[in-house]
Amino acid sequence: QGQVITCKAAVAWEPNKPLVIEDVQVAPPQAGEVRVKILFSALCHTDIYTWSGQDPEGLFPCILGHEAAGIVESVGEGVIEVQPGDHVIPCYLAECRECKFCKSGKTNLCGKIREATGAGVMFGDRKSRFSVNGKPIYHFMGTSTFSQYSVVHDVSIAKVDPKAPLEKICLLGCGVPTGLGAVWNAAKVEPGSVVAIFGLGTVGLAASEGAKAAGASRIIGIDIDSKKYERAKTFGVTEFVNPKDYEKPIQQVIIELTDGGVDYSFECIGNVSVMRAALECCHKGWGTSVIVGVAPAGKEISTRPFQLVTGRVWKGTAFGGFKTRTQVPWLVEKYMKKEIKVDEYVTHSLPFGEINNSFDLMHEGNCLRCVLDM
Ligand code: NAD
Ligand code: DAO
Ligand code: ZN
Ligand code: ZN
Repeated sequence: QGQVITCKAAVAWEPNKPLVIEDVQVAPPQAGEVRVKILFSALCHTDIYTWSGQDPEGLFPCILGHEAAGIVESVGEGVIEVQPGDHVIPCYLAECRECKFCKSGKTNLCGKIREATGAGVMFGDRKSRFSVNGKPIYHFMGTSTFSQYSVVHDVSIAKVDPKAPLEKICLLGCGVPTGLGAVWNAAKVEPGSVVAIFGLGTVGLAASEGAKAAGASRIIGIDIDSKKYERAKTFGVTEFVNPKDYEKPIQQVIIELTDGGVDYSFECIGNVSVMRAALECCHKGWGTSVIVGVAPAGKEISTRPFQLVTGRVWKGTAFGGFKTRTQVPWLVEKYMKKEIKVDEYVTHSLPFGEINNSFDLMHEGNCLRCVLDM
């Protein structure tokens, strides 16, 4: 049996309070578990959302973080797919390949360990592997990457090319695949399509990159911050619209710009009124709108049913529909072959000890991703 490791982790003791770097005890991995030395972890809005107390499923105290890369330190009984020394990306969606979801061929969601990860514990014994002076600390999304060591399930870890730079590919744990996959897997954008992307943060820019690669003829970027446009052009956005420049509803503006509406739209903000606009700016008869943004707890979407009766399609996606264990390594290969961008989304880097500053940076307009050196 392995030993307990004491290392630094950023503990969220309570919602909305600065994280505290603590000496945390990390128990050895049990059957079906893997202990990973986390080397780089980025911040995503979902961490901030849960930290801020808006997530009704949020449990405290916890260790947040879900966009990271590291190296396997040790494995529990029965773990065959990874071994110590392997380079890995922990994934917040599992892929057990055995459950009803995994076998359906219709979704990347997996049912195997979801109940345990949602409850902030490990699947095997419904307990946490983290503690501070004997007090258990909850896991988060089955990843908890704001710790120098984390314990994750073997069904939710992707083994990747050891030549790939971990300080970059950590981003392939969430935001970049989410945008790319929304376009490639959820919408299946075809060459020549007219596309609208609402929100030009990491997720929206990755959607734009995906749409460009899919051969979209026009990519209309919509953001209330005009500073987003210059950078967005380098990710494939061909036209920019700022809703603040118009009196009329933004769906109306887009419909007029596109002779009746777009073929595909993507909501990459998490705002329910923008979700409505994104649906309603779709072309009658076939336009499809994909919800990618995560809305605040309790919010609901609405539109007139006639929008759907007349052929528009409304759908959504988690992690862009990618199967994590199978496809994250493939995304890493695409990055190594320079077929997808990753470096360009890393706008800031900080030492782990300055994690609270990285939370502030995420509210700043020019920050896409801040990578922490653990
Ligand atoms: P971000 O904050 O970096 O980007 C959001 C952009 O939207 C910003 O540029 C902002 O200026 C713009 N914006 C805000 N309000 C707007 C409005 N009313 N109209 C137009 N533009 C507006 O965020 P991000 O990291 O790119 O993430 C985007 C969303 O995707 C978040 O809600 C996040 O939680 C969600 N997300 C979902 C998944 C998933 O699997 N579905 C995965 C990762 C992130
Ligand atoms: O219920 O099976 C499930 C999976 C729930 C998690 C889905 C997460 C989608 C949004 C995540 C935002 C970024 C981490
Ligand atoms: Zn995320
Ligand atoms: Zn499964």
